[in-house]
Amino acid sequence: MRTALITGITGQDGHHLTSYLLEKGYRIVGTVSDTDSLRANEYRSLHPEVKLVKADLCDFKSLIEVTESSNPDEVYNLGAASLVSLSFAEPEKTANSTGLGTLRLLEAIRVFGANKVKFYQASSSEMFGLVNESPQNELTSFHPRSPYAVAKTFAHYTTQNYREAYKMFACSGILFNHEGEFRRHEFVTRKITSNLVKIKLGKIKRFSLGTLTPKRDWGYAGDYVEAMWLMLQHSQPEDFVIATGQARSVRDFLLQAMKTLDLGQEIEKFVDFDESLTRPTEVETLVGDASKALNTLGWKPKTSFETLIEIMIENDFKIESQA
Ligand code: GDR
Repeated sequence: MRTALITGITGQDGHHLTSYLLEKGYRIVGTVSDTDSLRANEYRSLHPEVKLVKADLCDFKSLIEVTESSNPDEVYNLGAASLVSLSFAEPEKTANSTGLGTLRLLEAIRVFGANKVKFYQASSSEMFGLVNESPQNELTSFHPRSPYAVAKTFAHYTTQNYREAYKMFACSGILFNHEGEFRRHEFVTRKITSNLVKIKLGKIKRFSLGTLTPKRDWGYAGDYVEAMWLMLQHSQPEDFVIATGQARSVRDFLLQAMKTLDLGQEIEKFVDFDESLTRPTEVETLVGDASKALNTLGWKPKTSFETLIEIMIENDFKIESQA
């Protein structure tokens, strides 16, 4: 039986990756910084068979201990301070967990036994930032626009360096935005679907958003975790862009969600603009070219933009109808 060690296991991708790997017969060990937190308890209720261990990306000793005690074949580093907007308020904390945390984990694996363990780093399309070409692929240069993106870029290059310096099987998936039923409410897609469902149910009348013009390449998280696993089964460690190849604006997402809920197409009826939700430096348009993943790993996205929104709305309906 193969063992996977997953950091950030209580996050969106952790949920999807857990289900995916359990189906493949993996033993899974997940790290949490607080074993009694609400998120840890929620996770446990969904996946009681998974062992959660206290470890923190900011604490090197805890990473050494969990690497040794779990004895993993594969490590998935999904742990990070993942809210781009919050990283402007907490740049140092973000750099410590998202950037240095990856270095600490790689170093723990190197000390433990570099040649045995395969390592996956959750890199981000945010690293492209102020893009100089479109769509973005594995060779596109980086221009990060937030403390979060700077930290992810550090982690990305550190992963590359450990691969080259120590011959580790270490690779990065440069994942574009991916959403779904486990998305936290702070991110714009979930904020839109959950609030529109509340409006539909008559619980609220309006809600606020920041700028609606940025375009993102939105896929379904359930499809993207398969790509993570495929990267670690590949004959050699390489980096891959994972994306749908289609850019849609926040406004497009909002309008499609309103359409799905039969709420018409007049945004002003439900949404206020809130300046405080804008960012000091915004990323205007991201769209990925995942042809390397298709040609090398045979991976492609399965879920359409419309279906993704339906999945999220159906889930929010279930939750909000019971609340
Ligand atoms: P992003 O996701 O920054 O792309 O990073 P997010 O959903 O936070 O923002 C997407 C776009 O929507 C605009 N926006 C708002 N965003 C939020 N959160 N809240 C709002 O009210 C709002 N109004 C407008 C933003 O300005 C932005 O342009 C996500 C995260 O999952 C990262 O961790 C990951 O690395 C990247 O995707 C790929």
